[in-house]
Amino acid sequence: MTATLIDGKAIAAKKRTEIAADVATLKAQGIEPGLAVVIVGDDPASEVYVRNKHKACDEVGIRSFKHELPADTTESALLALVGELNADAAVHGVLVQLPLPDHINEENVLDAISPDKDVDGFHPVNVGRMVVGKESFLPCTPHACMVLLEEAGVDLEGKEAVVVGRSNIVGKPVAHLLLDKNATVTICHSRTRDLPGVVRRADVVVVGVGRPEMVKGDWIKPGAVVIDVGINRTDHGLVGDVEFSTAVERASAITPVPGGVGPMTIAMLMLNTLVSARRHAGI
Ligand code: NAP
Ligand code: LUD
Repeated sequence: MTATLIDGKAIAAKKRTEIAADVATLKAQGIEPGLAVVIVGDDPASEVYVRNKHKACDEVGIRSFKHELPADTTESALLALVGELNADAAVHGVLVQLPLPDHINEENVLDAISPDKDVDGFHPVNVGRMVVGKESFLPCTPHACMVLLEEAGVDLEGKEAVVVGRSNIVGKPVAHLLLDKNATVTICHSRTRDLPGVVRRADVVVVGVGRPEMVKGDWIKPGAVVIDVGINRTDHGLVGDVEFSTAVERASAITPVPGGVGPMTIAMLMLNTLVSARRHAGI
């Protein structure tokens, strides 16, 4: 059996078309959604991701504000910029691209973003609101995983879902969203005993560990659905956290890397910015 590819690139393009129509409607009411993206330093991967975000803004009609700061920017200078963006009525979303240089405390910066402009969904207020089921900004990558599962027609009710990785931006929130859809969720991490054995139970596997092809194809239960969040730059190009060539022979559906979760993450950022602009206008 060869798995169906869950084409994140195509699904994201479809979502952007829908978002562009909604942005046009909002603009006709005199509201122009705006997203500010702040990047500190010159990490090449971050530069690619931020460029893709600005490109997506142009495509859907969101006004984008670029703030490229040098690597030696102080934490207080960055906090001052975040404060200005929080107060700027033309800005509905504020995003500070991670990782930040080592001398800046990421938590201080994320906590300084106004929760009502936190289109990344990383602020503790939005994390808390998500967990208790109140309206919030959902974090883009976990939300992207869920939309890809939905578009692939995967019914999660009662399924065994295994999440590999427990970071605040991928593993923990995606586990929560899977639970919300009534999956039975197991979260694995670096201290998990017998990771292959746990993954073998899964009907749905979501992997975000940051280790190239760590999850082997023979860990995948035949017919399982695989969402590979990993993006690793290797000598032979971009690869995910799942050994794709063998997993594709066992899974019923799988996301490719590139062209899977990455483009969808950016589409969800566009959606959050649109929603934020509507909320700020009282719509
Ligand atoms: P992270 O903060 O480094 O977290 C990695 C997680 O994986 C940790 O929970 C860690 O466990 C776990 N882990 C590491 N080695 C492991 C092992 N051998 N066995 C089991 N678990 C292990 O990374 P992240 O920010 O979540 O990112 C993960 C990957 O997703 C990276 O490749 C990143 O580039 C990618 N990513 C992609 C997108 C996208 O839009 N497509 C977005 C974000 C991230 P401990 O907690 O025990 O240390
Ligand atoms: N920080 C993110 N840091 C890294 N892939 C992204 C991402 C696009 N504050 C904040 O945007 O949501 C964030 N908010 N993240 N990420 C990762 C994470 C952040 C990752 C990949 C892509 C955004 C993307 O466009 C393409 C794909 O998978 O097809 C490939 C792009 C390439 O490297 O060629």
